[in-house]
Amino acid sequence: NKKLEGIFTALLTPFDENGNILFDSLQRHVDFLINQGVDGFYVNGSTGESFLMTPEERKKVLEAVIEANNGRAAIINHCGNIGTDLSIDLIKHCANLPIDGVSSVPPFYYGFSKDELVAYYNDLANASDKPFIVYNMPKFSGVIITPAIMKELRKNKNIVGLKFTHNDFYALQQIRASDPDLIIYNGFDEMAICGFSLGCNGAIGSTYNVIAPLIIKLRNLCSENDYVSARKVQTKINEYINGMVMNGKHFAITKYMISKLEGINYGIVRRPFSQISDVEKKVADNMIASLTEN
Ligand code: NAY
Repeated sequence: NKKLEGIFTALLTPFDENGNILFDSLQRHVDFLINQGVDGFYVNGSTGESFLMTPEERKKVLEAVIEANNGRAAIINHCGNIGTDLSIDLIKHCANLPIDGVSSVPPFYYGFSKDELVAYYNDLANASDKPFIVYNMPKFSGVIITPAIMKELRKNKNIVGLKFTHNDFYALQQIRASDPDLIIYNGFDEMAICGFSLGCNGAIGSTYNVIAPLIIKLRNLCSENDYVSARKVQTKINEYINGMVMNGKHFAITKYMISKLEGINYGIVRRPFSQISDVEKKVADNMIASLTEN
């Protein structure tokens, strides 16, 4: 499935001071990113603050993205929740919508067994005909999708992809080598060059909300096997990422940068996340100036 390959921006959800979603800003941002050349969108993921939203809000965000996208880029919707039925409700909502894939983090918090985890994914993957992308993100979920678990999950024909947001590149290599047809996305933007060198088919990331042209350049250099030039681009990307993740304010800083770069109101983050401070604004302003120069 070629359409599922490439550079996917993990969209942030813009909220106003009262917590309302700024749908118009979201749609303008989607259009902006398509014009910059991204291949797709990862909607309602960690970056979208999805666990701080109601199911109804998540559905409305997806519908707004579909409308703005208008069939141009690919769309993967993250439907993950802590409980199977909650996730299936979101998957069923996707079933008849024009999107290209659905995805989920593993069930978290309770320390579910391997069998429970596999059952969760099979239940979700069987709930619609949409291609399913497993989301390995031990840093936030506390759960690791090992090469052995991935092999087990691949017995399900609907499970076609893996979003690998992890720094165990030995595991990534093992998964790639044993499963050439699996669509694998690199998940940590600061290590995209590592993912591409090991054969990732794409990358899904939050920083591609503001540095999409740089990651597209990096991907192209890696496709041409020019890893020396790609490393220079990764170094430049990571200078931005260092500023963007400052004090753990990643989402607040990125929303601020989108607002300035695109001249729209991309809003604020939801509590308990805290808002951008004046010190962080200064760092962001410097990054914005350098991004507009280049
Ligand atoms: C999503 O929205 O689910 C993602 O794509 C997450 C990917 C991001 N991971 C985290 C932990 O936020 O883009 C990365 C990450 O923000 C970036 O690499 C900076 O660390």
